[in-house]
Amino acid sequence: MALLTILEYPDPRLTKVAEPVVVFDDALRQLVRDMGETMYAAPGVGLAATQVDVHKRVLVMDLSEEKNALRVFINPQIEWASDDLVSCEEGCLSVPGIYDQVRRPSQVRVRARDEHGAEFVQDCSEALAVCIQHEIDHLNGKVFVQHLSMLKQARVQAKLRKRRVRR
Ligand code: GNR
Ligand code: NI
Repeated sequence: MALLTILEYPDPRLTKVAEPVVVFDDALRQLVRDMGETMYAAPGVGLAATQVDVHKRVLVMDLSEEKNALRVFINPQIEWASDDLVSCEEGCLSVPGIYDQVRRPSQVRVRARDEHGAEFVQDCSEALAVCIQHEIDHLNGKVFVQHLSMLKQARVQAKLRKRRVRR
């Protein structure tokens, strides 16, 4: 078991596009366990491998109150997205202390595999839809801040820069 280090925006490694998983082995399952542990410790409701500097298409999420329902999505693909969009306040473990509204499709259908390679399809709405789209963005090298206006992005960068100087 190990806690992994979470990269912070604007680290250029967060912009890498993750590679599909081809081998479903014990090393992959260990990565999933370490990512789960890291997500719960943070604490967060989701974590993409990109955030821990592993550039493979692996996500973990847990939206349960009890924090006992870890979901694993490997090679996730959005098969369908609703036309209607909803705006939701998002935050990110890689952008600590910054929260803002992002508009996304309200529902998505995702095809993925679990850590043993078994394929499944998941219909997502509400928080699950928001979270999985946020996590898939990470695998594509995108952080939620990039959905904001250029003015807001500049403000976020200035805020993070100031905070970094103080630390
Ligand atoms: O913990 C998290 N909370 C959250 C809240 C609103 C929208 C998205 C998220 S995901 C975030 C964890 C994270 O950064 N995952 O990449
Ligand atoms: Ni995030």
